[in-house]
Amino acid sequence: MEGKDMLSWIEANAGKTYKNYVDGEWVESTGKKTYPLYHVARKDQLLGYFPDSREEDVELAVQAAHRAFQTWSKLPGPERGAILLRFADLLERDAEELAFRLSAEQGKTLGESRGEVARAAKETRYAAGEAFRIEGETLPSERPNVWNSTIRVPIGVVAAIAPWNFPVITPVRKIAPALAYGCTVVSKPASNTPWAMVKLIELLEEAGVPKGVVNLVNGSGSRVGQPLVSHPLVRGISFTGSTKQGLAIQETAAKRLARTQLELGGKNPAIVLNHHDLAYVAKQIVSAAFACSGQRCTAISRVIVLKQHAAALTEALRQEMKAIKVGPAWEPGVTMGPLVSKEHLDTVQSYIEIGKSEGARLVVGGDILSAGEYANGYYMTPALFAEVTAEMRIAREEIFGPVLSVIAVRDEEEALAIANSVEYGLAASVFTDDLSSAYRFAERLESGMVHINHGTASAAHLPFGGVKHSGFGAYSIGHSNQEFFTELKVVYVQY
Ligand code: TAP
Repeated sequence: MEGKDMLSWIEANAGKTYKNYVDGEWVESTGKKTYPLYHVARKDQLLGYFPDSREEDVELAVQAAHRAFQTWSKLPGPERGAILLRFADLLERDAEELAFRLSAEQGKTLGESRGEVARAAKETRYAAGEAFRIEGETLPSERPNVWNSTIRVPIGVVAAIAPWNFPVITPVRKIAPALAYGCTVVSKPASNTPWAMVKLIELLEEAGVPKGVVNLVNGSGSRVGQPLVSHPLVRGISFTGSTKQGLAIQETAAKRLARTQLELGGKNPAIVLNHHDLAYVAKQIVSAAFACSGQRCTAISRVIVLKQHAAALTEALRQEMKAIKVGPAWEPGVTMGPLVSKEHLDTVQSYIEIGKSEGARLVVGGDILSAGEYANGYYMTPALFAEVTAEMRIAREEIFGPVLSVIAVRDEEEALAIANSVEYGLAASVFTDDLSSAYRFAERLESGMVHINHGTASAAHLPFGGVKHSGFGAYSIGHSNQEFFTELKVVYVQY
């Protein structure tokens, strides 16, 4: 199907009223309230009505997940994995519909949405494999005829709370491993991206996930997220979102020793040392900075470059940015969609003003687009600032939009110091021809993930996470998930 089919598909499917999914049934929220959701790039097009749920709905969902845990956790891992493998196939079967919903509610290009769905299928297959390899250790005993081993058991009900930037991959990244390890789930999507999530639940149901194992409660952070985080039967909280919310969640969870897996904000640097091909470097940086309109936790937002290369790299970045075509998701050739909302566009725009007032030089972009088709969404051109210093707010704060800053430095030591000077530590790229510099930076960067000579793009089977204020708890995606979704039990057997 081509992009234009997205519009006709939405036309034919928009306007329905959706429900929560609790204990295997689609149910209205107990308060019977709903809220409308609109197409991000067709401001007046209603996509649907979604439950505006409250604490009572959370209670029902958690109780259902708790009951289901008693049987789901005892199902052999390979059987749970088999259900996930079917789910991965279904994601691929309905990829186009998922991409349409995703692009409509979030705004990203159809190419990006298709990529996100494909990635969700890949990560699900990896998680399905995890269900076959939940491992423990066997150790020699101090005493004769005693067998000592450790086993891993699922922790119980897990809350899966997701942000709006990746409405398919983020919930899947939580639900698939939870199910693989034997946990049950209550999922809360971001309130402005609930549409693709409904489809994910339908596919999980079709794949054979038993009732109560995955539950969906739609609604706001305060009325749904907060009671979910506070619920005594929720043993783990996998949260992706802002550092501010993550800190609040950590405080609540700590009071009852619930586990957390927090994936938070970033201010990710690309450090450019001596590299023979600045055009290649610029291509990598631009792609990692402006994918998903810069609304990625791992988006590159600071370029820290040796000063002798600063002018040439700035020019190479400017050239590369010329190729970015801003527009609606369905239009052929578009490489950057709108921002997710008017409020978010306003926030990002305020940083353009902050950058200018701080004395940075706006090289290109940063303009609001509002003519013709652009009037139907929240568009801006990607922005590049040069002559940025490490103290400026645009160099320290997460903007979460298409704004890139170039900071020139004297030497490698200064580059490292500036890279490490912010409160975040999620992902970093280093571009260099020198192997020793590459290893030195890999070791000394305060960052959960380091990419040498490519942008901040992660893989579907490696641990994913951040340090400092970018994350807390076990990394997601990879085998590291086992640390979050299971707990250790030590078994002594006298024979
Ligand atoms: P947040 O405002 O933190 O929202 C994230 C989720 O938390 C939403 O579902 C939100 O619900 C919910 N929430 C809000 N208040 C809550 C509360 N009191 N208790 C429990 N849940 C609550 O983040 P966002 O603006 O959607 O997403 C952008 C942020 O996410 C950025 O900082 C970005 O860096 C970060 N992010 C990080 C990663 C990784 S992997 N590190 C990945 C993607 C995004 P509502 O939608 O109803 O407000």
